Amino acid sequence: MKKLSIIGMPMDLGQMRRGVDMGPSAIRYAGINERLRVLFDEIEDLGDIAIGRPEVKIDPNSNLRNLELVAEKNSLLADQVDKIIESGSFPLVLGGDHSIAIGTLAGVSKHYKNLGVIWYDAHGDLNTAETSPSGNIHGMPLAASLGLGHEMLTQLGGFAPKVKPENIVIIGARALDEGEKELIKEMGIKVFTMHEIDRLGMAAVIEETVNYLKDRTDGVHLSLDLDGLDPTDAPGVGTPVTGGISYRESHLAMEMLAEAKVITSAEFVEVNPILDEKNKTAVAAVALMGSLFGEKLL
Ligand code: 5AB
Ligand code: MN
Ligand code: MN
Ligand code: MN
Repeated sequence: MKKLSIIGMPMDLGQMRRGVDMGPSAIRYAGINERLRVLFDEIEDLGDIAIGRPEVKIDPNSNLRNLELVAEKNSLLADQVDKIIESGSFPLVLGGDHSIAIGTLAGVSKHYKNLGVIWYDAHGDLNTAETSPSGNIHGMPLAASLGLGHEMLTQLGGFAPKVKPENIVIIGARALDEGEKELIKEMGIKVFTMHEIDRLGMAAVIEETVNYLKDRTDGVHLSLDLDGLDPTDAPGVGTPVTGGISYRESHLAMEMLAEAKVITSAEFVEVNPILDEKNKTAVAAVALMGSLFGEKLL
């Protein structure tokens, strides 16, 4: 039986812009239930993790902004995701800023010895407090999951790392910080920047990604940051970067991942309806979910 469990994570503490906490609502409003219902035997929406954020940012000058709250809320998410997988269901997490991947991966990776991660993003999210130019934790979740950074983040769930560098594929990178570039080289993380996507085409990029991950992993998590897409197709994000992946390329990517049957959990993050144009970014997210879960054009 194919079952999907949706969980909202209305988190905006991993960065400075308000509105991304409304991401889960915007995605639900865009018709996630109607769209995905037909692709599963059963679908449940577990609602949102309670964030209850304070109105005033507590840590304006920190290089690990809102660390305690981000860690605390993420451990709630980790527990929820863990339970979903235990119940035999597919966890789909709706963000929220990308710091929520720390919680998702803590929950998911308990269930896999060799978890693969596809990081679909304009950014590497490989910063630590030492390298971060912003202090925003949404720029750190992949590093934290690799065991790098503050232990409140790396030790979430009581173990580290959540993922090995050789089990990661980053797709869509075009705004990497210097420290992130060094780390990628040091750790040998596989990256398809926009250069490779332009040069090889998305079909080859996904084929290579699947071949690369298939044999070495026992499950693959898709962490899709909507800013991986070009801002013309996904304007409702807090850190847009021009020259991104198109809506069509993204559909192809999701369709090919569906065909390959490799994805075992997913999250769609950084949807900010306050910055969006008529909920376009949430609508794109839902359409991509349709393709990821096997929707056919014919
Ligand atoms: B996102 C930047 N690298 O660390 C930083 O949207 C941007 O989750 C991070 O990918 C963007 O602040 C985080 C400059
Ligand atoms: Mn478990
Ligand atoms: Mn990101
Ligand atoms: Mn990003």
